[in-house]
Amino acid sequence: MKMSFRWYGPDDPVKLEYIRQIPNMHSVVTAVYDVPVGEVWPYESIEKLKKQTEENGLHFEVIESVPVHEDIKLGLPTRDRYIENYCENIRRLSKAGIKCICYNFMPVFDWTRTQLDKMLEDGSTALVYYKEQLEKMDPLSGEYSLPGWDTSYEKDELKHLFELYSKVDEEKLWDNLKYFLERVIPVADECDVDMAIHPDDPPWNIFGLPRIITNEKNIDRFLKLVDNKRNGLTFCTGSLGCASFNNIVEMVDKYSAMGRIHFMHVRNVKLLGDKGFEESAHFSACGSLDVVEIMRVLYKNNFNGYLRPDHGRMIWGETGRAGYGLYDRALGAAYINGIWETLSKTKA
Ligand code: DNO
Repeated sequence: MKMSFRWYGPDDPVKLEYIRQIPNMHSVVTAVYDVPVGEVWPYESIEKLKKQTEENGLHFEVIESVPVHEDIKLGLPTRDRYIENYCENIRRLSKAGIKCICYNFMPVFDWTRTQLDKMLEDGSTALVYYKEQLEKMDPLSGEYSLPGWDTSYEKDELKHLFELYSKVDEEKLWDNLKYFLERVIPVADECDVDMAIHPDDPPWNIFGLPRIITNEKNIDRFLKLVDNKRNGLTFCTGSLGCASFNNIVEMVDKYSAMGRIHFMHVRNVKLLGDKGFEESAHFSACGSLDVVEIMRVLYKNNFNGYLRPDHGRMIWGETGRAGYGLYDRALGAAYINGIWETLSKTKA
């Protein structure tokens, strides 16, 4: 297991100098943020990130994310140009030493929550998803901007995208994903880069848009679209785990034994029933997932990929990017390190 930590680049209030102080930290997970989705990343920007990371004693091996242009997800004729750019990004990143690229195939919106600062009983604040709040949200109203969402869309552009997606059902989205993978995975293979799709968060359709990387049956189907080890997963325990139909420990066991998990996002989530959930501290008893069991199956299957503690709550008065403060994620890393060390020293 290679412990890693997400860093949003030089503007991130969480500095690389702080990240390196977390015990057992191996790599930084980052991206070039100032290039529009679909375009090629300049070498200089990639090199700069690499240099900053390495100057702080950390490895530069994981990118999250190289985003997929909507034209690819929609299957528009212009997709070929964007797929070519995507392949060029893989080549450039591989040249800079990148070994794993995380991406997702969610139409329009990335991860979605209904509130970013819900106060929990202990006074910390967390990201939550309440069904009744979601039902009142209209993304086309222009009133909402959530951290995972591309804020560059104008209201009219969003409307147009929704119209285009009205012709894309789940089967069409599968076809478009296959088309993308058939072109991208051979390049990743040549470049020795693992492609790691992030599951849909939450793993069900929202705002009438289709979502397909949602459950075990669909992940099985995904892995077979291009049956090559480079075509793998970012297994996000919190995204898949906010649906009670997913048995997270069984899924982690199955896919890590197959060598198809390249990147783990570990966090805990408290299920509220009726498609609602609250993000909780990493400690198992704080949420609905058994983090020790998740780590145990990874350990049993000799997991040697990257892992990062995912979203944290805001604690100890920290302010900053929702889900991505320093303190609670660092506590998560320490907790996961503790479980891993214990497993490695426990005689079978
Ligand atoms: C949320 C993240 C996601 C993830 C993308 C990957 O915190 O896990 O935004 O980076 O879905 O493309």
